[in-house]
Amino acid sequence: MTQTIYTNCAVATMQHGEANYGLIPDATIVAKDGRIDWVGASADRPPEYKDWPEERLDGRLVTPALIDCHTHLVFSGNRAREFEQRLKGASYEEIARSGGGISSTVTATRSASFEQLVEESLPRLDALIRDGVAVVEIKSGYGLTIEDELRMLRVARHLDTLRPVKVVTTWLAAHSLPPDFADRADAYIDEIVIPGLSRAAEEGLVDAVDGFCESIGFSPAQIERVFKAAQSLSLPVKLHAEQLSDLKGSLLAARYSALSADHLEFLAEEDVPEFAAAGTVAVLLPGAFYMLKETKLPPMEALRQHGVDIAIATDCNPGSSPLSSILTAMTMSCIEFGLTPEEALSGTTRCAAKALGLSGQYGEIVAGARAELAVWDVGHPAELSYWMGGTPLYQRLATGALK
Ligand code: DI6
Ligand code: FE
Repeated sequence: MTQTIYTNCAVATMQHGEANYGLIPDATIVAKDGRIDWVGASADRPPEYKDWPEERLDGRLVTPALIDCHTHLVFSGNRAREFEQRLKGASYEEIARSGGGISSTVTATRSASFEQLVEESLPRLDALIRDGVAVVEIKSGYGLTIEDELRMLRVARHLDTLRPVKVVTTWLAAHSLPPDFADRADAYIDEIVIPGLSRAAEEGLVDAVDGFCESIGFSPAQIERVFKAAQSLSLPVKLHAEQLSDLKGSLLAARYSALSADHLEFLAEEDVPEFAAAGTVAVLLPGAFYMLKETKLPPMEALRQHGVDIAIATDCNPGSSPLSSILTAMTMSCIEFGLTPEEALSGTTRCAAKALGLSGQYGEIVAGARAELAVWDVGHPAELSYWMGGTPLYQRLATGALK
């Protein structure tokens, strides 16, 4: 049995229903066998923990370790040249339609070896870890053949073994149509996306299923077929929806009880009630909003009014969001989307856990949850969204039960 008491710290529990970050100014956390046994004001610590070893944290702030619930961080190469083109006026869609965009990363990723993909992806994962991240979602989507998509997920699973993080994998073969299937999107879904998903499930490589529902991606009808396949394998779904236009992908996601719908700039206000009723998390991706100089905002007030849980993620990818700092994503979400620093932090803790189907296990400091904690050299949790590009992490406390 391992047991530790963390004391002399402030704790933002981020517990559901608690106001003001669930902040406890002079707090104690008791961890036992990798799980939280007790958390509360130090003055209330139960006598049964009297003789347990103690670690004093010198007044620092403790939060749940952070969660990046939407990344494409396994890929090869970069698209800095495309960034230059966009700055000269080309749009993201134009570049995609002329064979650049996602396709150029597909070419690079297919030709990279397994080892090379690991080597190129690891620095991005390490950057997230330096920001206090303990759980990272990683999608496929730059292979677009069964073997190349499976390989991406194998790389993601391998990254999980190399670092003290939990990697959650997502099948995103319905990301972009490869040139050999030009004008045959339905055949691509039938021949690659669905059979590949079965293989990924058989090999235990996949935790959830995603798609890019967009005019430059796949139609709602095509995505629905992928969702049906996911359902038959008992895998949860999520969707890139309403990023560039309103195809009602978020309503499709809601009908399939999706864990999350992501982006949502073009989500119509009148669709929010139906979306909210499904309990699907709205994942906002401020890095993509920024890099694409988007001006259309998600319907923030309607999302709040209907009690939709809002998560924030980096969307780390070489095209629309070459961002590997979750803290920067939090800062951006406050400025771009008007989130409060408290919403930004719940967006990378409790709500991000929900978006990965990990509610109650990660993202909250509550009895029974995994004792995955981040200790910060800050006085108040609002500072986590405030220091632009700062590195306020003092230490990640991983107590051994991460995976
Ligand atoms: N939406 C995104 O933001 C990423 N994929 C997607 O469907 C962008 C991927 C890329 O440009 O490489
Ligand atoms: Fe994405």
